[in-house]
Amino acid sequence: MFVFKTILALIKFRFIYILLILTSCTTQNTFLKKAKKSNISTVDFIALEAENTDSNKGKWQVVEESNTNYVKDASQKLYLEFMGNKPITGKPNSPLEYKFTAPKSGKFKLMLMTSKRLEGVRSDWCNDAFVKLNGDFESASSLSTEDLKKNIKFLQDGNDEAPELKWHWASTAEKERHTYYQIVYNLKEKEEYTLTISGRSQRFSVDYIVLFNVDKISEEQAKTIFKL
Ligand SMILES: [Ca+2]
Ligand SMILES: [Ca+2]
Repeated sequence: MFVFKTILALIKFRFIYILLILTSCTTQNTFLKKAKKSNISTVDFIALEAENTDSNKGKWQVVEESNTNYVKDASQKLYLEFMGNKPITGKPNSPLEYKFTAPKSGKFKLMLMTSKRLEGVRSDWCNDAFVKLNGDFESASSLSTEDLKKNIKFLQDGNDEAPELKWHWASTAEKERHTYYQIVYNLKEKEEYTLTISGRSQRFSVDYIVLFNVDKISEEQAKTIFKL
């Protein structure tokens, strides 16, 4: 009986494990197919699900399809919405870590697929988070490497003009007030990096994270290929 139970448990574990691998690969696979059609190599981008983190989610809530606030067409039908701080702003809160290995050496630009849920507040609220990167890299944009190793505000492109309750790219960093930058990291092949996303404004959601090689993929191309 014990042997039977053990075998059963092993089969169950295997099944769950395979299921986990399959679901975590779907978004990457979708992008791989689209990239292949555009002759883009798999080593020129990195895609990570926001909800796939080992960090304690803190004030980030996992939103699924059955939730009344669910914004449709999310990858894996899952994403994270930040429920700490205030809709306007707040200090870095509930850091989420994402480890990845650079598939090749090159300049990789950061973009997040995001949405805001205003509930009647101003349209430039609920639209940002903080990001930082740890590891052996240098900045490849006009921000300094030091700036990129510390929490920096990262907001939706177009700021108040981005419609709410829709998925929209965030690829704009703001250092001083109303001074905008791109975030581009000069990464080294096979090095491991940790990207940290922390909450800033409440009701801001992150679906997935993309880093793409700016020497191989144009911004316009990236924004189309990596949109579901
Ligand atoms: Ca804002
Ligand atoms: Ca997702």
